[in-house]
Amino acid sequence: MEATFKQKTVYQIYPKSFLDTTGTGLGDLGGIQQKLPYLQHLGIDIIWLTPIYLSPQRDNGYDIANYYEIDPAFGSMSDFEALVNEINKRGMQLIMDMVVNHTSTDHAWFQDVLIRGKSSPYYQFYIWRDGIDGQPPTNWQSKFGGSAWEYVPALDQYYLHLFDVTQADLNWEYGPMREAIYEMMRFWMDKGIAGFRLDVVNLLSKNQQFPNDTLVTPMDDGRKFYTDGPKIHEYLQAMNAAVFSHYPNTFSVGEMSSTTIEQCQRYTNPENNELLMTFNFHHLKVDYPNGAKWAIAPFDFQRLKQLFIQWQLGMQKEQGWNALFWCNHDQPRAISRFGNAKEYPYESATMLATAIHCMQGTPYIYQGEEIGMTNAYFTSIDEYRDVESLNAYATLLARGLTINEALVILQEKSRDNARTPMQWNTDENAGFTKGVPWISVNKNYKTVNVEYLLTQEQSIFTFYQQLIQLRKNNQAISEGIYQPLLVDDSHVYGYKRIFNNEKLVVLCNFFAQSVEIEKRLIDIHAYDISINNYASLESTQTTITLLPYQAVVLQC
Ligand code: TEU
Repeated sequence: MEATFKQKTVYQIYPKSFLDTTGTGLGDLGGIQQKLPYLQHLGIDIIWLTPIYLSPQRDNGYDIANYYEIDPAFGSMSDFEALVNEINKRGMQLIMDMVVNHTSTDHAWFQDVLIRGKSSPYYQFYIWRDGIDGQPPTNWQSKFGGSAWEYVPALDQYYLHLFDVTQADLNWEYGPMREAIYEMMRFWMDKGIAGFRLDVVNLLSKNQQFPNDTLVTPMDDGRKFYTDGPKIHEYLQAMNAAVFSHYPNTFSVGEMSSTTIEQCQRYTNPENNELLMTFNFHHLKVDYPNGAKWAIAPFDFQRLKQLFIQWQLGMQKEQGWNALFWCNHDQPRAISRFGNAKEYPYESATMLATAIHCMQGTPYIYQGEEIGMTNAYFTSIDEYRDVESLNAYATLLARGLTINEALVILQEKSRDNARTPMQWNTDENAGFTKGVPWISVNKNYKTVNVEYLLTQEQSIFTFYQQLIQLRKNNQAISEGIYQPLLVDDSHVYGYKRIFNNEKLVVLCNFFAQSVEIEKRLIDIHAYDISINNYASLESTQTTITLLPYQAVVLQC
């Protein structure tokens, strides 16, 4: 029987930082092709590539200048076709990152408007508004800092950009624009890919009144007027009908910025014909003091647990489906954030993996997570590349922080923590490139690298292999219902997964102290250990003890 999507695990590749085979210092498609056996050895089913289309790379490819071309920095269209072929031949699948909320201002559509003004056929492809008394049309803030509107003297109007000033938002109200996007998506599906990761796809529909926001908290920046906006479900249903429904088992995962459980139930309930699953980020804001990203605070474990429980139960209730993840190219490394990379690298990395992989939903591994890659801890602003980090640094200094204070915040929060090159071996530049890497390699690559881990009988890598296989062989994980356990425990995140007679109990200790759990609280008697990140599990007649960062999956 063919595996259902629920048994599959996704691996995210950030091509620019994966493997360079040409000496340019940038990763390329050839590098991905070379490492397919490695990914197969890990056991993954689906590969997600962040954008590789033609782009000026102001936001590392999320600023697309031509949807139909591969950026020459990564390779050619025939390299891409060869890669898809090879992935499919090996029984894996490819999903591409699709950015349809905005294009680069270098895109021919936008350039045509700059030349022909309102008479351009592409004028309505973007969101143009008049200013008010010499000010932008609204006070909405760009997610990368500053106003979300940019004035263009030639048109005497402003265009909307929720992200960088070179990322102009597309006007989803305009039918011909939507059709052009659907046609382009079919072009990629016809190349044999399995589907898409859809960038900030819940931001497509803007409130056409364009009201001002209050700017009282960081959340009052305009987002309530375009997040899960008025016509978003209509647009996704139309996209599904025009693209996904034309191909068998199309994979679609929506990246949902600041969304709600209710909205994600609607996005993913199969009856609605919108998306297969959604990413949300609430659990990755539990270390944002009062919602502020660029400030440091320890993570709030109770809040994290609450969010996991609410989202698991909420999505389950309405036949929704979660994408499960700790890491991606926008997030600092989970081990540095929620684990303990210094004293318990193996234990905390594997505990975090267990917590995510055994929940209801589809697990995603971000490149390097499977070997315990950590934050980079750059000590100079010159080492940073990310536009958001550079803007934040300038804002922090303008607010009166010292250089050192600002750098300490970037060390914990910058997206570049996820973007340092993949650490393959102990060669120069961790084996990533023979040239000059576009961003510095993490200094710990001599001890944290693939080659070394593959020589170990037991490692973070082998633990991920086990988790991936467990999902394939165990319907309680792929299909089972989720029930929370130990809801009030201050150290342990626990849950049950049940499918017919199969019952699993998952227990994860998120701290460096041992904790004792009373067996009666988790309704457990006899059990077999399916997964354990320690050699044994201490227990008595009535208790189980979890050692620092211990994680176990018990079959009951
Ligand atoms: O990110 C959208 C998004 O909202 C973020 O996770 C964003 O990076 C964060 O809020 C900044 O603090 C997606 C992409 O994943 C990201 O890399 C792009 O920069 C962004 O969209 C724009 O396309």
